[in-house]
Amino acid sequence: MTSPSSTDAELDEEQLASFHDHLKKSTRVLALLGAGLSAASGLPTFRGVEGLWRTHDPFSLATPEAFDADPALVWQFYSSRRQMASSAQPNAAHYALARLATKMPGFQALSQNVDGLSERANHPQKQLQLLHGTLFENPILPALAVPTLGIAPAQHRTSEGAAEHENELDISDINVPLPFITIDDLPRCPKCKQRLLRPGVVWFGESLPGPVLDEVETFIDADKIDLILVIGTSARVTPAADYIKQARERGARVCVVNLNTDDRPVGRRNKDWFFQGDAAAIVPALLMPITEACP
Ligand code: BV8
Repeated sequence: MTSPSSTDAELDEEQLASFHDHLKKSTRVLALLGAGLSAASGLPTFRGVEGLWRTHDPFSLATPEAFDADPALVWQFYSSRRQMASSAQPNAAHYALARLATKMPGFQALSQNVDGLSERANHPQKQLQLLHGTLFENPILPALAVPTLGIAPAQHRTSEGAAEHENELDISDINVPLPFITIDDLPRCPKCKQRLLRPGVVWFGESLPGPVLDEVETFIDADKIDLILVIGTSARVTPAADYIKQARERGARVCVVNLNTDDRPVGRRNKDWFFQGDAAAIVPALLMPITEACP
């Protein structure tokens, strides 16, 4: 098991060489991205040991039903994740994928992440499909910016992080009582002033954004696919996980990067690559032949 912040990934040389050969011959490449991509940036995954938000299972909060039942709690959940995401920094894997996109017009990244880190790594927008929306579409919730205990949470103690979050509460910390907010504190539609605004993410039971579905479908139907990178995802949420199979049907070979051997997507083939370890360490090494190639 490699530690998430290890810089030099111990990769199987033979596997790496055969992967690099294939990458150098590839022109149409997909990547399916999950929470494990942002783990090295300090953000919790959905299923990881720290997956719980306070005592809540994120899957139970990420539903229209939860929002109808307790919009304040759901808003606090998303504001807390937004707070964490905005003080995290993209890691080397985010930058390597962004660089691959600038070098390979036929590369499309399909992200399940709503943390905004690929965008902040300047991943070209046209080559980044946000399958499940983003935390950064919704307004900052003023009611949550209440005075703190004066101590910025650990991961915010970087100079700019601390300054930016000096007055914010780490409401993901169970020891900090959730600030009491009423429905009147919640953001309303700027036009009708009546209806509640909701976080700009896709909840379970909701369809993915139409324009995104169209973009991905157009790319997949356009031609053969050489490779799909499956990075830091348990690939258990559909339709996102279905894109692996669709890519295979288009001739793609599959390369999985995951910290955990059990999380290999279903239906693996012996021509697949599996690199175990931290995405932030492995992805840059995998993409080196393209990202470091002189123009
Ligand atoms: C829909 C946004 C239809 C919100 C998210 C029963 C069976 C099968 C499917 C279903 C079912 N019942 C319902 C469904 C469909 C459902 C679904 O898939 N449910 C699952 C739970 C079974 N899907 C839906 O509801 C979708 N909508 O189907 O609509 C429809 C169609 C038309 C009209 C109306 C309706 C909507 C799904 C989107 C939900 N929103 N996110 C938010 O973020 O709060 S999903 C959310 O969970 C994430 O976006 C992501 O998709 C998923 C979490 O998965 P991962 O990102 O992979 O994270 P996870 O923690 O699981 O794994 C992390 C991995 O990283 C692990 O493998 C770990 O080993 C690895 N790792 C950890 N550290 C590292 C690492 N790897 C490398 N380096 C490291 N350092």
